Amino acid sequence: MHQSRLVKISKYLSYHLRHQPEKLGLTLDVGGWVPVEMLLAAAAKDGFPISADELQAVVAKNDKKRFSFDETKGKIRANQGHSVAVDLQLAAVKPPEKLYHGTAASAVDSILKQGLQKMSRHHVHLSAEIAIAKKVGERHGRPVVFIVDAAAMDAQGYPFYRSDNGVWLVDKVPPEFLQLLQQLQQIT
Ligand code: HQG
Repeated sequence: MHQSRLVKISKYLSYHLRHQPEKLGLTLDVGGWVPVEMLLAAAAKDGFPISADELQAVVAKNDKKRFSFDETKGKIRANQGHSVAVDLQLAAVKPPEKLYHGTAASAVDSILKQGLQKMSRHHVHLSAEIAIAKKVGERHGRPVVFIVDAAAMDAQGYPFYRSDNGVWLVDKVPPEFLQLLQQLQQIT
């Protein structure tokens, strides 16, 4: 399948499986799952037909592994990033010492005052790699990266979760655990 078709399907799925399932007449179950057959039928009715093979390819090849099938392959969900109410039923796991959050330079003052907030999503998203955080920040403007003292947060009892695609999730990061990374331009 052509890369552009893959991206187009991924965006369509992200929108409906994270934010607006009702636009397709779908309801996600508590874990965020929806039956594959219902999804494909609803997409076709919506004028955006996706074949079963294309769906398989998107789940397998998506650059960030944004979607998963359940063990029966009968259901699909987005791995993270929801704004609708879902409980991904992730278990808390011990984080690495440092995690990273990329954002826009224009958000720095506010973040240093209020800490990182989850905004419209369910969690604050953190990365284990600086380069990934930088890319996330670039989506918002001139990028900056915060270093999160995950070890100190863990020691104080903040739970950390990791989505099936390796994104680290927390409820919030108070300012005392944040430090701006210097010399980001050297990171590629
Ligand atoms: C910012 C993508 C001002 C926060 C990525 C971010 C990620 C504050 C924005 C995933 C703030 C929310 C999530 C405060 C937080 N004051 N700004 N106190 N607290 N913010 O898109 O982390 O491609 O909801 O820094 O790869 O950018 O969709 O979060 O800039 O993993 O799969 O508020 O989305 O994945 O923006 O991105 P977002 P995010 P996908």
